Amino acid sequence: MVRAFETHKIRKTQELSGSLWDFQTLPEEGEAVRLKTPVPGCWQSEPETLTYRGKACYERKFSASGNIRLEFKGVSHTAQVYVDDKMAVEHYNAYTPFSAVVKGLPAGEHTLKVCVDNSFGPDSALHVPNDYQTYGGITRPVVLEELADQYVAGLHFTPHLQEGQWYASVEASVVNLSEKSFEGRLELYLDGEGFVSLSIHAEPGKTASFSTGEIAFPQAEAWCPENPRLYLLSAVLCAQDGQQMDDLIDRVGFREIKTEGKNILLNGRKLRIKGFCRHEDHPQFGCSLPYAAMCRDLSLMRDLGANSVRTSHYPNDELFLDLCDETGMLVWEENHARGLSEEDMRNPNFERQCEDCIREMIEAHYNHPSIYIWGILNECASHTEYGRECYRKQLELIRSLDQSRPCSFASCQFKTDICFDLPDVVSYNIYPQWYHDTPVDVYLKDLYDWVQEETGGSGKPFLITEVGAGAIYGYRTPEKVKWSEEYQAQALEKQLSAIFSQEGCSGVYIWQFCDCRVCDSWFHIRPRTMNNKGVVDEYRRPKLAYEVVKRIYHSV
Ligand code: ADA
Repeated sequence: MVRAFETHKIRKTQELSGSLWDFQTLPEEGEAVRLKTPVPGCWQSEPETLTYRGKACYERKFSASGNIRLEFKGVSHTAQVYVDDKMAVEHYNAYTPFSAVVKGLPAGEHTLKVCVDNSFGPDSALHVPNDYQTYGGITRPVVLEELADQYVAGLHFTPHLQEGQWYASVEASVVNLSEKSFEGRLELYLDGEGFVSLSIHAEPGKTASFSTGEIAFPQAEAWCPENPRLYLLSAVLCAQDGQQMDDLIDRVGFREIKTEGKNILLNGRKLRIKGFCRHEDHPQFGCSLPYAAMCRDLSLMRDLGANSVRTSHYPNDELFLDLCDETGMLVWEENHARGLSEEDMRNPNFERQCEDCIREMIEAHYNHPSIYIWGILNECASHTEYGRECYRKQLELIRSLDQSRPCSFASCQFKTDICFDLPDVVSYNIYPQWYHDTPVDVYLKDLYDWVQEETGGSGKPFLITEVGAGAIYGYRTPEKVKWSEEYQAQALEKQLSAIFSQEGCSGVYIWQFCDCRVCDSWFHIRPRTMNNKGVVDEYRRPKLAYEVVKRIYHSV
């Protein structure tokens, strides 16, 4: 299902997902498996390909003519897309959208073939065996659009608050597919009310960018967690004779994020983050959670008193981000990386793959008001000079793409991190009472004071981006030993109490919302080959810690 409001009034669109496609594995040896399988979906959800890792091919027919645009919201890990056996686009990384434009298609039926590969290999710096499972498939929706010779390619809405008055600017881009230059107008509407008309000129075969500049919206209602007011932003491209050629619709919200000293401010109000880290993972659906399952995760987080979710450790499905916009759940969204060493970061493809992921993430998710911060490189080598250069370049890239949000990274480098002068917010993953038994308040104060006294992070907002403990669902014992539900409940009680008592700390993300599958090679430190630190298990069944977190989150 594509986004409910993504209903262009002018541009012809058809959803290619929400149906069964022809599928076959392309094993290096042995018999191929042939199936009809749902898109979006993971092939590990099919009994015949539960553990298949390698290449596979999806195929289906479609009818269209003229200029078409195929948008894939996510294909894991890599995709090669063919239209009538001609390569249209290829893409690396499961977690960001990508598209292909094919010009001048003759009317009639055509063949779409998508070759997918979920194997690990030396060319992949980010999809590596890790403490989360990676799946294979066309895991997010697919949309087919028919385009005029000129179309609206992007719309970015940047609100800001000035003396209690809302303003916003809109950056738009128009692509001219024809050999002739294009003159026309771009009409912008907010909830159906026209607010600006831009004169458009686009050279043949080029993309032209335009900005409205600051425009006052005196009647605008703010977006905030308590009242997540959304508006439909529409752009209609018209030819000089007024003929409507194309349109692009997105949803936006009037909200402003700033850091001020040690505080993160939302519309001028200090934020206190009560969050969860969440993997897109489910025992029946892999990473392709159906819409109702996404809604249920958010309902449980809201019941627990959470006000934020961290998309650990990759950009999330935009349907989930839409739900966060609609329900007022703040989002820390981060690029795809987890726990990569300096050696891993020296992979010749690492920086390009990270930077591509950042560009695609921000380009596609810029307008989501729920996203209040961009993160990068979870627990990578921010204690090394080489790593520092990567962090510096990626944070600079984020700032070049979006000056309206702070940026950060989650560090596990205790007192050896050398990068805290770079981000807007200092963030740490800590596990006292799990990986070591230091009293939480002692460990946290020691770390916080070191950051203030010894690093470039002094005086910045400070977040705990991971804290938690493991528990096997159903393992109960009065001894309260580790892996018991009782132990996890008492550990989280100590951890959260200490964190909310730590001066200068802006909040916390519990690791993690639900138990998730991990790669097979992690079995030795992950019972059930699962990461068992969920407050609910993989079937979203609450553990004893659920009521502890709920009591504390609702009390702060
Ligand atoms: C790290 C990492 C998480 C998870 C966690 C754990 O902080 O960022 O992905 O692996 O540790 O469970 O130990």
